[in-house]
Amino acid sequence: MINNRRKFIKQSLLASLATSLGSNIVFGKNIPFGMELVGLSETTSSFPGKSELLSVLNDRPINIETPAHLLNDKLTPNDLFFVRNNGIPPVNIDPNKWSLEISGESAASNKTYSLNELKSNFENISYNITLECGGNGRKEFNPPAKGNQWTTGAVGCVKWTGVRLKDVLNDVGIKSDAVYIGYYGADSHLSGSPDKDAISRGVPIAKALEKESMIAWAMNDQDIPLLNGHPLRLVFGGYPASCSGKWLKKIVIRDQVHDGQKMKGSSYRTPCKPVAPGAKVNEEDMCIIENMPVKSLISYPKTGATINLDQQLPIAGHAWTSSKEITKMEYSIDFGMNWLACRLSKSDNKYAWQHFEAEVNFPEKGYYEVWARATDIDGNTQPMLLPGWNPKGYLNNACHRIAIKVL
Ligand SMILES: Nc1nc2c(c(=O)[nH]1)N[C@H]1C(S)=C(S)[C@@H](COP(=O)(O)O)O[C@H]1N2
Ligand SMILES: [Mo]
Repeated sequence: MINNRRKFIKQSLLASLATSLGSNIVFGKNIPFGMELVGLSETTSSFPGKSELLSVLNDRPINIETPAHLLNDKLTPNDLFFVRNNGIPPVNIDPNKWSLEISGESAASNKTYSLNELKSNFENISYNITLECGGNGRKEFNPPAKGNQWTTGAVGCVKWTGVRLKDVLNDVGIKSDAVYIGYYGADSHLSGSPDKDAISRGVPIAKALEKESMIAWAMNDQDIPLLNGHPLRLVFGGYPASCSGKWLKKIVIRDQVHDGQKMKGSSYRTPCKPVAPGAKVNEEDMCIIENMPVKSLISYPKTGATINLDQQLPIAGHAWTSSKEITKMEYSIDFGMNWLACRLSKSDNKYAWQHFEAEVNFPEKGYYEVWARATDIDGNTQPMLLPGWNPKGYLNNACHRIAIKVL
């Protein structure tokens, strides 16, 4: 007899459900009428080109981060790369009509390049470069810092393709009094006001002229996703990602430190000298963040994993630094009393994150934390606990920790 509790679900509906889930529903024809798929009810809101598995911190402006266990790939897939917007992204982008202006008081000329001219007039290059938001890890600060409560996921490393910023700046000509560059993007201020920029930051001229500093149009050999700055963005390894301007329309060569939106006050600045947690710091005692600190992330397993006592636990992750390379990677299972070595890969190029692996043995059943600690070639290493408190909660490079239960 026909089970009349089940009604026939139309093939077209099944197909659209399968698309939303991203895979075929194997026994789809048996789904009881009116029942919601668990897999769909668990999903969060979706953004163009971004996985539904990312964590949404804010949707206006869009700020979404990547859970640590989804950063296990050697190069972060485009749909898993975090998004940090300060304003509203541009719409109706036509890459064929996109242009980039270079000007400013320390530019020897004013030039405007179409995207196609950039691609054909300058040497095309690719580097694997880690971008990390200066506020990554902010959630841990106490007293708490206002702003997006990033946990560990405002970071990713991808293959960027584009041209060297220095080649383009040299083509325009750099006057001898140049000290800084600033960027302007096509996004708009949250208020909608055309007179205000969402963000307009920059870097010292020496940083702009580094061989890895680039103007990029591709991420992992594909167009940069809309939310990550399509069709053109700056990429500066080792500096807070806020310097890497998205939807890039204009670069100014400045004879002074760039004074655009979010360059002043306490934005992307930390106290020039350490202060007590919660202290009030005067603006003149705040310094612009330049090099980011050494850091690492355990991307496998997911925190909370269980394992049997007779098994070894494989762990894996990445480490990055603004220095030349990471030279030592260690882990601890006893809250930092003893450290054991991980295997560590070589760096593809400066600013690419490096991968580590180890097999962990546990002495008895119970709760453990696995901590990871990176050290770079200059001897910089990660603190076990939260580093210097600062009013805006930047530069938290404390060791990443995951919980493991041994059964
Ligand atoms: N035009 C523009 N560029 C921008 C931003 C922005 O809001 N607008 N955000 C900055 C900040 S604070 C960060 S951390 C990075 C984030 O890059 P992503 O969104 O590609 O991850 O872009 C930077 N570049
Ligand atoms: Mo950022």
